[in-house]
Amino acid sequence: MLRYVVALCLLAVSWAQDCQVANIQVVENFDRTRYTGTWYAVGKKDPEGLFLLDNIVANMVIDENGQMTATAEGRVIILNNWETCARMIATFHDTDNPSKFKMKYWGAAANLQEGYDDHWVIDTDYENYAVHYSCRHIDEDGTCKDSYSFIFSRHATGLRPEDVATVTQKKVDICLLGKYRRVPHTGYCATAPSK
Ligand code: DAO
Repeated sequence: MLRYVVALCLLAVSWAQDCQVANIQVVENFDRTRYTGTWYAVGKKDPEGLFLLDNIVANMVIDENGQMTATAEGRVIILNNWETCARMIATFHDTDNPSKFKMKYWGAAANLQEGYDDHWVIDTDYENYAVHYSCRHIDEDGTCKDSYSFIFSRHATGLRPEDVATVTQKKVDICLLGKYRRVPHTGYCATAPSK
C-alpha cells in the first residue's frame, strides 16, 4: 500500500514539473462567488506583446445568470507611445473544469487589445491571494510557448508574508518561477485620462 502511495506522490511531483500545459493543476472546488470583488495584480508574467503594464486592478462580478464577468484597468502604452489607463471588460465562459475559464475581453474604447484567452485559477484562498494562468500558445511538445500569469492580492500593498511560500510553490508548479515582475500601484488610473 505504502509503495502505491509513494508511487502516486512521485507521479504527482513529476506531473507538476514536466511543464505540460495539460498537466497543470488548478484549484479544487473553485467557488466563483468567493472569487468576486477587487483583486490587485501585484505580480505579472508577461505574454509576448505585453499590454497591461502596472496599476492593474480587476473587479470580478457574477451576473444575474451566474456568469462571471469582470472589469479591469491598468496603465498601458498604445499607438507607439501614448500612455493611458485602459478600462477593460471581460466575460468568462465555463468549461468542463470549474477552475478553467475562457475569457473574452475587450476595451471600453477603441484601440485597446481584445482577445479570447484561457483564465485558469491555479490557486486562491479567496481572501488574500489568487494565482492566475493563461497559455495562449501550446508548443508542439505540450509546453506553453506564450503564457501570462497574474499574482492577485486583495491588498494593493502586495501579498501577506504568510502567503509568499504558497504562491512561490505555485509559480514552480506552473514552470514560471523567476519570470514575474512586480506590478506597482501608484494611483495612476485614478488621475489618468482613460481610453
Ligand atoms: O497584459 O499583456 C497583457 C495580457 C493581459 C490581457 C488581458 C486583459 C483583460 C483584462 C481582464 C482581466 C481580468 C482578470
